[in-house]
Amino acid sequence: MPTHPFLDLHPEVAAALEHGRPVVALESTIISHGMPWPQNAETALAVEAEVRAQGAVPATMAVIAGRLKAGLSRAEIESLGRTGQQAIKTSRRDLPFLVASGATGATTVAATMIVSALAGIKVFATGGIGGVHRGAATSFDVSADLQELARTEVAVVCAGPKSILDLGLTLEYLETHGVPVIGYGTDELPAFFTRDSGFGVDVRLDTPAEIARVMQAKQALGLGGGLLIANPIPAEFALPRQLIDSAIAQALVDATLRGVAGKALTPFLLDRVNALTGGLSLSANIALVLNNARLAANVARALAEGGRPD
Ligand code: PSU
Ligand code: MN
Repeated sequence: MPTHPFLDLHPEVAAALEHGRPVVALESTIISHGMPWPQNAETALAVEAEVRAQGAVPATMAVIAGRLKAGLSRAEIESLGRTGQQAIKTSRRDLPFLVASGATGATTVAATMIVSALAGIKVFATGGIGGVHRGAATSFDVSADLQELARTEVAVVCAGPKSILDLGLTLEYLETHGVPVIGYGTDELPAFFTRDSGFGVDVRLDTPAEIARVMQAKQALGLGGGLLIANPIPAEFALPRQLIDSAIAQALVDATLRGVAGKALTPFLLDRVNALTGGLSLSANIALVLNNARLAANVARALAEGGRPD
């Protein structure tokens, strides 16, 4: 089993990888910065249970005392949840500092992809990815998640980019960098809280086995880089576009007024949107993450079964 000196595989994850059983990576910035305590930790544990219920092994990623962790204990998940926004949001550029100083941090999509690739995990489920921010033409604010999708070979299941971002520019960036964008059961790019966005995906696929076959073909072609699977929020949890648009508009004004920028911007916007839409957006957020975990587990299973026809 190839392993890295800085990486700790949870025994359950190590055993699954060794026997070629399906594993799903999960991120932890969604725990610390994406939802409030205690729903953040409750959701993370429910997501792990959902992955297990679908026949795969969950590997929630973080950096704990300088060690890259693929698979966390319940206590570690609860601790990240309790620490909340005070946790170190850890993306690609932060990893060396945390490892060198023995610090603890929650991994973003980008950092989770890096740890997944080191561990040999090919499928990763989250809620929303980072993207090109609105106003990026002057701020240059493009999430490191996109660059990671361009270079690291992990398939990321999400509910689409949240419309705090510029969805059109996010798609352009992914196109430039050769990242396939798959719509699961949809021709339209979902936008996290809503099933529609007005933007299309590259290709619509309707089964986990089809997705697994595309992943295998991509790997066999030696193209490198990741793949984005956009899975629309279940209809019964989707929010009215107007509600979410006005909350996002308000959050963006607040961010500008306070001069929030850099790595603090996304957590600030997530927090404001959560506060402005209250429990409604939280239950939508929880539902879509569970839905993504379910799909990711089934893609991982299809992959483990060799991408055989459905
Ligand atoms: N979008 C969400 N929820 C999240 C995030 C984004 O709806 O929790 C988190 C993810 O961890 C993502 C990170 O990787 O924010 C992106 O931050 P930035 O835009 O600073 O790259
Ligand atoms: Mn940014």
